[in-house]
Amino acid sequence: MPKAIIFDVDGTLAETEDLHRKAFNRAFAEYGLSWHWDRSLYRDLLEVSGGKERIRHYDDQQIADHLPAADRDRFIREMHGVKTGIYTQMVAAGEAHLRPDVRELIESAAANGLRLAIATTTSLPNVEALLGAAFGTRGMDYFEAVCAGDVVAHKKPAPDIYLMALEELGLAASDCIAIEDSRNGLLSARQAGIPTIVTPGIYTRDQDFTEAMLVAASLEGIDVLSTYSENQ
Ligand code: XBP
Ligand code: MG
Repeated sequence: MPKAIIFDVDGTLAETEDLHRKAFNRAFAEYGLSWHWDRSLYRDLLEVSGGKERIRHYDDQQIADHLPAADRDRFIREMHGVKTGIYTQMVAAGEAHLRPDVRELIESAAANGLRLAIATTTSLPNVEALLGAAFGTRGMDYFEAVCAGDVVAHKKPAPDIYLMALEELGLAASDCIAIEDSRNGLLSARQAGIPTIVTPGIYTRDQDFTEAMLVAASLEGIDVLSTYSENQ
C-alpha cells in the first residue's frame, strides 16, 4: 500500500487554469497593456511553468508592446502579485470547484491514515485560497507538506518540487503516488521516481502521458490504492 498521495493543484484538484488566464488578462488591463491571452494562446503558454516565467516568455516573443525595459523582473514580480490577488479573490468568491471525487479521495485518505502532500508550480496564496474555499479553515491541515511555486529554483518538468515533497514527508518515491493533469507535471513526478496517475484537464487533454501508471478522464470511480497495488 502507498504511504502518501502527492497532489498537483492546477488542473488536478480543480479546473483552475482558465481562472488563471482571466486573472492574467485582468492584471494586464490594470497595467494598461494591450496584451490578451485567449484560450488557444494560453494552451501554448502553459508549456512554460510558472506565471512570472510565462509572462517573461511571452514578452520575449513580442515584436512591439514590450514590458517597460527598466528592471523588467521587478515589473513582472509586481504585476504577477496583482494577478495573484485577482486570482485568489476569484477563488474565494467560489469560482473554482474541486474536480470529481477529489474531495472524497482527500477525506477518505486522511480518515484512513494515508499521508497527503502538495507539489505545485502555482503560488502558495493560490493553494491556500483553493483549499480554504473547498474545505474551510482546516483545508491546509489535510496536507503534511505543501510545496508551492518559488520554493524551488527549477519548476516542473524539473523534479525539484516533488523531491522537496518526498524530503518533507521523509518517504521513498516508491511509497507514494502522484496525481497530475499535465505532461510537465508527469515528467516532474516521474523524474522524482514517483508512480503517477494523470487526470488530464481542459488544457492538457491532447498531451502525451506515456509514462503514467494510469490515465483517467477524472478520479471519478478510480480506486487509487488498487491502481498502485496492481502496478507494484
Ligand atoms: C500550474 C502552473 C502555474 C499556474 C499559474 O501549476 O504552471 O504557473 O498556471 O499559477 P500546477 P502562478 O503545478 O499546480 O499545475 O501564476 O501562481 O504561477
Ligand atoms: Mg497542473
